[in-house]
Amino acid sequence: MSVPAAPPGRHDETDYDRRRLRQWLAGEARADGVTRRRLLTLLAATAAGTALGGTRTARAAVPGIVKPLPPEWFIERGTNAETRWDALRGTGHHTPNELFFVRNHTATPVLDADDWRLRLWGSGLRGTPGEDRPVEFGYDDLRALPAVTRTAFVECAGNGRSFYTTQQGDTVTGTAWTLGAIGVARWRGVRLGDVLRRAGLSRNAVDVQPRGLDAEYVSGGENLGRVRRPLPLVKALDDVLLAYEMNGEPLPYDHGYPVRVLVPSWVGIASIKWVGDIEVSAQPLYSPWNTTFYRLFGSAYPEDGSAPLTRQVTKSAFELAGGATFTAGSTHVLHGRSWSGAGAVARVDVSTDDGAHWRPARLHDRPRADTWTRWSLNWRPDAPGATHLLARATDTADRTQPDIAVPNALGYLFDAVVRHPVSVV
Ligand SMILES: Nc1nc2c(c(=O)[nH]1)N[C@H]1C(S)=C(S)[C@@H](COP(=O)(O)O)O[C@H]1N2
Ligand SMILES: [Mo]
Repeated sequence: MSVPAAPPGRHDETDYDRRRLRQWLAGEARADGVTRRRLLTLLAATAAGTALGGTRTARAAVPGIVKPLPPEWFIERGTNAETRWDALRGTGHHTPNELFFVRNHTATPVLDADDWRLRLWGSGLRGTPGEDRPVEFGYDDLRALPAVTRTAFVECAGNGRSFYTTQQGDTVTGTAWTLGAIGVARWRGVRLGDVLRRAGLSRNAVDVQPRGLDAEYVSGGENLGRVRRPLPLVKALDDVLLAYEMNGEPLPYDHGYPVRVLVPSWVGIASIKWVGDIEVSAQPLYSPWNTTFYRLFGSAYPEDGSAPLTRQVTKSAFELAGGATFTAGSTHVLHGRSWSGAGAVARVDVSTDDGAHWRPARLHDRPRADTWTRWSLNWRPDAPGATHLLARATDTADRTQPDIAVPNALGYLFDAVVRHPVSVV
């Protein structure tokens, strides 16, 4: 099978957009009929590239992201883009690649699969290959191994962080995500375990640490090196993939092309994008991403912090914009999704009166682990006014969303019921 060197379609389209915009700016192309939205899309796409030389536009707020970020789909947050929940209405179980949130520590590197190599090295491999003489796999080598497909969410550990502040008055630091730092995709790739065994896994191995090919991350003036985070070997051998396809297409650049790690149900940081090498170690490994970051600090936790985060928590969201309006006296169908890192979501209760009364929602998916369950509920508001919609999920591990999430300094794992403001007119 021949494998395209870049995501087909989207890549061509981006090239086309860049070329066309360059022509337009140079007065060579007409812009008649170009809508404002289309123009914004072109500008956002172009800002990630080099084509425009000095003509970078002030409008492009996320220069490190390659794909277009139409404002009706995304909220720009620093180097990241959050999916708007109202944009997911009607999109099906899997989040379309175009709508999938992007969390970048620095910027998306545009890599070429033909030059790409996965390098495995370390004391946990037989013969202890050093970083300078690793065991290597090319893109075609991985594509030639048995493939597996798995539906799973990738969710940032900080998803929902802003509600610590807006609902609970807690002080937390980090990107102020609402609930859109999650997406579900069908990932296709090879089992990390298959690759580790082929590389010569030794009996002494305990940890594996994938590392990204994106730029080194500088935080507070300190260079923390390339994004990397260790995984215990038992997890690595269980359900972790080296994914090269997302929803039936080669991975888009922003989501890790040519290959990313996919760690189902765990904090998003475990799913290293643009993986370039994996250290396999006979000793436990540490990185800033399982010591300084991605642990819980605060009065409810041990003085030196919790253990490194692993699974995500239970959450629910309505497929609605904040402040959506509904007409009194008519019946509306409210749609939403709930998910958990601890198991499937098999029950969702919804309140349309700020938590006074609750009704069970109708489920639209067979509850499954590692992904969300879609649901709906009819609502006929009788009087105009402001209210809140609430959804409370219970997972198969019997975890029900609480009213208040236990705060932590970095604002991870918000699991409380979110109060979604709406108005009835
Ligand atoms: N190499 C690399 N991998 C990475 C990151 C990154 O910045 N660099 N961000 C991580 C974080 S914090 C999250 S939440 C997920 C986001 O994946 P997505 O951008 O495909 O949605 O990727 C993870 N993998
Ligand atoms: Mo994240």
